[in-house]
Amino acid sequence: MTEGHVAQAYLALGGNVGNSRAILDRAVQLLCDRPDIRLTARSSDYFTPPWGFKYQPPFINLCIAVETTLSPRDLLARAQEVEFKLGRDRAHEKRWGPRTADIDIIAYDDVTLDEPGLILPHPRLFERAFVLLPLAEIAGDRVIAGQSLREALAKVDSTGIERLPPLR
Ligand code: A4P
Ligand code: MG
Repeated sequence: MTEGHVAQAYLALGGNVGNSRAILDRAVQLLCDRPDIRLTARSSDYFTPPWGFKYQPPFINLCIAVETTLSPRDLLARAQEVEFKLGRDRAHEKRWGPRTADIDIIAYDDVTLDEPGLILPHPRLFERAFVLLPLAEIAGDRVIAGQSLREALAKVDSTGIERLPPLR
Protein backbone atom coordinates (compact mmCIF):
# COMPACT_ATOMS: atom_id res chain seq x y z
CA MET A 1 0.00 0.00 0.00
CA THR A 2 2.21 2.82 -1.19
CA GLU A 3 0.09 5.09 -3.34
CA GLY A 4 -2.62 7.54 -2.36
CA HIS A 5 -4.36 8.21 0.92
CA VAL A 6 -4.57 5.33 3.37
CA ALA A 7 -7.92 5.42 5.14
CA GLN A 8 -8.94 3.61 8.29
CA ALA A 9 -12.29 1.89 8.05
CA TYR A 10 -14.45 -0.27 10.28
CA LEU A 11 -16.63 -3.02 8.90
CA ALA A 12 -19.36 -5.05 10.62
CA LEU A 13 -20.08 -8.59 9.50
CA GLY A 14 -23.07 -10.76 10.34
CA GLY A 15 -24.82 -13.90 9.23
CA ASN A 16 -27.36 -16.49 10.35
CA VAL A 17 -27.61 -18.99 7.49
CA GLY A 18 -25.22 -21.97 7.29
CA ASN A 19 -22.05 -22.31 9.35
CA SER A 20 -21.84 -18.60 10.13
CA ARG A 21 -18.52 -18.59 11.98
CA ALA A 22 -16.77 -20.34 9.09
CA ILE A 23 -18.52 -18.21 6.47
CA LEU A 24 -17.64 -14.93 8.19
CA ASP A 25 -14.06 -16.08 8.69
CA ARG A 26 -13.89 -16.69 4.95
CA ALA A 27 -15.47 -13.26 4.36
CA VAL A 28 -12.66 -11.58 6.30
CA GLN A 29 -10.06 -13.48 4.25
CA LEU A 30 -11.72 -12.62 0.93
CA LEU A 31 -12.10 -8.94 1.85
CA CYS A 32 -8.44 -8.59 2.71
CA ASP A 33 -6.83 -10.83 0.05
CA ARG A 34 -5.50 -7.95 -2.05
CA PRO A 35 -2.81 -5.33 -1.43
CA ASP A 36 -5.27 -2.41 -1.36
CA ILE A 37 -6.80 -3.47 1.96
CA ARG A 38 -5.07 -4.66 5.09
CA LEU A 39 -6.61 -6.12 8.23
CA THR A 40 -5.44 -4.27 11.37
CA ALA A 41 -7.82 -5.63 14.02
CA ARG A 42 -10.52 -8.21 14.40
CA SER A 43 -13.01 -8.62 17.25
CA SER A 44 -14.15 -11.88 18.76
CA ASP A 45 -17.16 -13.56 17.23
CA TYR A 46 -20.41 -12.82 19.07
CA PHE A 47 -23.59 -14.83 19.31
CA THR A 48 -26.47 -12.34 19.02
CA PRO A 49 -30.28 -12.57 19.23
CA PRO A 50 -32.00 -11.43 16.01
CA TRP A 51 -32.71 -7.70 15.80
CA GLY A 52 -35.37 -6.13 13.60
CA PHE A 53 -37.24 -9.14 12.29
CA LYS A 54 -37.26 -11.39 15.36
CA TYR A 55 -38.57 -14.68 13.98
CA GLN A 56 -35.30 -15.95 12.55
CA PRO A 57 -32.24 -17.81 13.87
CA PRO A 58 -29.67 -15.99 16.03
CA PHE A 59 -26.74 -14.33 14.27
CA ILE A 60 -22.99 -14.43 14.52
CA ASN A 61 -21.52 -10.90 14.40
CA LEU A 62 -18.02 -9.48 14.41
CA CYS A 63 -16.19 -6.29 13.44
CA ILE A 64 -12.88 -5.61 11.77
CA ALA A 65 -10.63 -2.60 11.30
CA VAL A 66 -8.81 -2.17 8.02
CA GLU A 67 -6.41 0.20 6.34
CA THR A 68 -7.26 0.77 2.72
CA THR A 69 -6.48 2.82 -0.34
CA LEU A 70 -9.92 2.02 -1.77
CA SER A 71 -12.48 4.83 -1.90
CA PRO A 72 -15.66 4.36 0.18
CA ARG A 73 -17.54 3.31 -3.00
CA ASP A 74 -14.88 0.81 -4.01
CA LEU A 75 -14.80 -0.60 -0.49
CA LEU A 76 -18.59 -1.08 -0.61
CA ALA A 77 -18.25 -2.77 -4.01
CA ARG A 78 -15.60 -5.09 -2.56
CA ALA A 79 -17.86 -5.92 0.39
CA GLN A 80 -20.80 -6.68 -1.89
CA GLU A 81 -18.63 -8.84 -4.12
CA VAL A 82 -17.66 -10.91 -1.09
CA GLU A 83 -21.31 -11.18 0.05
CA PHE A 84 -22.16 -12.44 -3.42
CA LYS A 85 -19.29 -14.96 -3.50
CA LEU A 86 -20.49 -16.34 -0.20
CA GLY A 87 -23.91 -17.01 -1.61
CA ARG A 88 -25.93 -13.98 -0.62
CA ASP A 89 -28.97 -13.56 -2.81
CA ARG A 90 -30.35 -10.04 -2.40
CA ALA A 91 -33.18 -10.64 -4.84
CA HIS A 92 -34.79 -13.24 -2.57
CA GLU A 93 -34.29 -11.91 0.93
CA LYS A 94 -36.44 -9.75 3.12
CA ARG A 95 -35.31 -6.60 4.90
CA TRP A 96 -33.58 -7.47 8.19
CA GLY A 97 -34.19 -11.15 7.48
CA PRO A 98 -31.87 -14.17 7.28
CA ARG A 99 -28.61 -13.97 5.29
CA THR A 100 -25.34 -15.87 4.85
CA ALA A 101 -23.03 -12.85 5.07
CA ASP A 102 -23.92 -9.20 5.47
CA ILE A 103 -21.07 -6.70 5.40
CA ASP A 104 -21.68 -3.08 6.39
CA ILE A 105 -19.21 -0.20 6.35
CA ILE A 106 -19.56 1.40 9.77
CA ALA A 107 -17.10 4.26 9.34
CA TYR A 108 -14.45 5.40 6.87
CA ASP A 109 -12.04 7.91 8.43
CA ASP A 110 -14.32 10.75 9.54
CA VAL A 111 -16.13 10.85 6.22
CA THR A 112 -19.83 11.72 6.29
CA LEU A 113 -21.78 10.80 3.22
CA ASP A 114 -25.47 10.49 2.40
CA GLU A 115 -25.86 9.22 -1.13
CA PRO A 116 -28.10 6.63 -2.72
CA GLY A 117 -26.60 3.27 -1.72
CA LEU A 118 -23.99 4.59 0.70
CA ILE A 119 -24.44 6.36 4.01
CA LEU A 120 -21.49 7.01 6.35
CA PRO A 121 -21.20 6.58 9.23
CA HIS A 122 -23.67 3.69 9.10
CA PRO A 123 -27.10 5.18 9.98
CA ARG A 124 -28.23 2.44 12.39
CA LEU A 125 -24.91 2.00 14.19
CA PHE A 126 -26.06 3.54 17.48
CA GLU A 127 -29.16 1.34 17.74
CA ARG A 128 -27.31 -1.93 17.40
CA ALA A 129 -25.59 -3.67 20.29
CA PHE A 130 -24.61 -6.43 17.85
CA VAL A 131 -22.37 -3.87 16.11
CA LEU A 132 -21.33 -1.71 19.10
CA LEU A 133 -20.15 -4.61 21.27
CA PRO A 134 -17.64 -6.09 18.80
CA LEU A 135 -16.62 -2.63 17.63
CA ALA A 136 -15.94 -1.39 21.18
CA GLU A 137 -13.72 -4.45 21.67
CA ILE A 138 -11.34 -3.27 18.92
CA ALA A 139 -11.95 0.52 18.97
CA GLY A 140 -13.52 1.57 22.28
CA ASP A 141 -11.90 5.01 22.19
CA ARG A 142 -12.87 5.75 18.60
CA VAL A 143 -15.30 8.69 18.38
CA ILE A 144 -18.02 8.55 15.74
CA ALA A 145 -20.50 11.40 15.37
CA GLY A 146 -19.31 12.89 18.66
CA GLN A 147 -19.61 9.74 20.79
CA SER A 148 -17.00 7.22 21.79
CA LEU A 149 -18.01 3.68 20.96
CA ARG A 150 -17.71 2.79 24.64
CA GLU A 151 -20.22 5.53 25.58
CA ALA A 152 -22.54 4.48 22.78
CA LEU A 153 -22.41 0.86 23.92
CA ALA A 154 -23.48 1.83 27.46
CA LYS A 155 -26.77 3.18 26.05
CA VAL A 156 -27.99 0.08 24.24
CA ASP A 157 -29.44 -3.20 25.46
CA SER A 158 -26.93 -6.03 25.05
CA THR A 159 -29.18 -8.70 26.59
CA GLY A 160 -28.52 -12.16 25.23
CA ILE A 161 -25.32 -11.31 23.39
CA GLU A 162 -22.42 -13.68 24.09
CA ARG A 163 -18.78 -13.26 23.23
CA LEU A 164 -17.47 -16.55 21.86
CA PRO A 165 -14.04 -18.08 22.48
CA PRO A 166 -11.74 -18.31 19.43
CA LEU A 167 -12.32 -21.24 17.08
CA ARG A 168 -8.62 -22.07 16.84
N1 A4P B 1 -25.80 0.95 2.26
C1 A4P B 1 -25.89 2.25 2.61
N2 A4P B 1 -24.95 2.60 3.47
C2 A4P B 1 -24.20 1.49 3.68
C3 A4P B 1 -23.06 1.22 4.48
N3 A4P B 1 -22.47 2.17 5.24
N4 A4P B 1 -22.56 -0.04 4.46
C4 A4P B 1 -26.70 0.29 1.34
C5 A4P B 1 -23.14 -1.01 3.71
N5 A4P B 1 -24.23 -0.82 2.92
C6 A4P B 1 -24.75 0.43 2.92
O1 A4P B 1 -28.08 -3.29 2.40
C7 A4P B 1 -28.98 -2.45 1.78
C8 A4P B 1 -28.21 -1.34 1.08
O2 A4P B 1 -27.63 -0.49 2.05
C9 A4P B 1 -27.05 -1.80 0.24
O3 A4P B 1 -27.42 -2.04 -1.06
C10 A4P B 1 -26.06 -0.64 0.34
O4 A4P B 1 -25.95 0.02 -0.90
P1 A4P B 1 -28.48 -4.66 3.00
O5 A4P B 1 -27.25 -5.30 3.52
O6 A4P B 1 -29.32 -5.40 2.03
O7 A4P B 1 -29.28 -4.10 4.22
P2 A4P B 1 -30.64 -4.38 4.84
O8 A4P B 1 -30.67 -5.74 5.35
O9 A4P B 1 -31.77 -3.99 3.98
O10 A4P B 1 -30.59 -3.30 6.01
P3 A4P B 1 -29.44 -3.00 7.00
O11 A4P B 1 -29.85 -1.91 7.89
O12 A4P B 1 -28.09 -2.93 6.38
O13 A4P B 1 -29.60 -4.20 7.87
P4 A4P B 1 -28.63 -5.29 8.14
O14 A4P B 1 -27.78 -4.96 9.25
O15 A4P B 1 -28.00 -5.71 6.90
O16 A4P B 1 -29.80 -6.24 8.60
N6 A4P B 1 -29.65 -9.14 13.99
C11 A4P B 1 -28.46 -9.46 14.54
N7 A4P B 1 -28.39 -9.87 15.80
N8 A4P B 1 -27.31 -9.39 13.79
C12 A4P B 1 -27.29 -8.99 12.48
O17 A4P B 1 -26.23 -8.96 11.85
N9 A4P B 1 -28.61 -8.25 10.61
C13 A4P B 1 -29.74 -7.95 10.05
C14 A4P B 1 -29.70 -7.58 8.66
C15 A4P B 1 -31.02 -7.98 10.80
N10 A4P B 1 -30.87 -8.41 12.17
C16 A4P B 1 -29.71 -8.72 12.70
C17 A4P B 1 -28.53 -8.64 11.89
MG1 MG C 1 -26.14 -4.56 5.20
